[in-house]
Amino acid sequence: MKIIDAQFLTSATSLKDSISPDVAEVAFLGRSNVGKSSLLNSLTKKKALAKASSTPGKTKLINFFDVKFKKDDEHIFKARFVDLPGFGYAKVAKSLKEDWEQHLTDFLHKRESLRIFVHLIDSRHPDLEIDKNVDEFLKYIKKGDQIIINAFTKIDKLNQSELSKLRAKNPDGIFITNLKQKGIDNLTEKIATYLFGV
Ligand SMILES: Nc1nc2c(ncn2[C@@H]2O[C@H](COP(=O)(O)OP(=O)(O)OP(=O)(O)O)[C@@H](O)[C@H]2O)c(=O)[nH]1
Ligand SMILES: [Mg+2]
Repeated sequence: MKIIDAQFLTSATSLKDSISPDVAEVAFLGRSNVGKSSLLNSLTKKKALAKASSTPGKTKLINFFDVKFKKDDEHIFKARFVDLPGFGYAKVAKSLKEDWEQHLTDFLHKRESLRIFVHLIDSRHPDLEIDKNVDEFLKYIKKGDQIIINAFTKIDKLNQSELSKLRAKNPDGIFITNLKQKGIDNLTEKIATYLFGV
């Protein structure tokens, strides 16, 4: 299964002003700067589709992208990717931060078209309190037809033995690097298999 096309559709600030939930959606969430927007660009093989930046807090809105998958037999499957602002970005005013997180948690909880939560975790810091909280929250809100995928990012920063240990501890995880473009096709396959059953 391959992603053959991806287009930015629209942005929203909250669940209320989000577009109609008419296609299966995949949400990319995690701490600020973990590599969510970069991962969208890797998956879709479009370098500047989602805006990535070394400055944390780059993504400020809920961004929707229409994505087309294709199997060898020419059949085309459609889905939507949702790039989200990061959790735990400390440099914005406290009131704004609370507002943001309220909108985000609300979106994740109530957006009916979400089928997959891709939780990105920095592979150098896999045991942070905030990721444990996000994981607990996702497990708590997850409904029958939804799954969580843990994607460990920036594995280019680990040596072989560190990576082996992380894999052993997280047998269901996906291990990726946007920098070196590894693990990306695994994630595409996992998403497509779940969404389209092929
Ligand atoms: N070494 C390395 N750096 C990466 C990788 N993926 C992303 N980065 C870098 O990490 C920084 C943040 O990337 P983004 O994709 O903007 O992160 P984000 O999670 O979307 O951040 P926010 O939108 O602020 O929440 C950028 O400088 C990227 O170049 C990776 O796999 N390896
Ligand atoms: Mg981003």
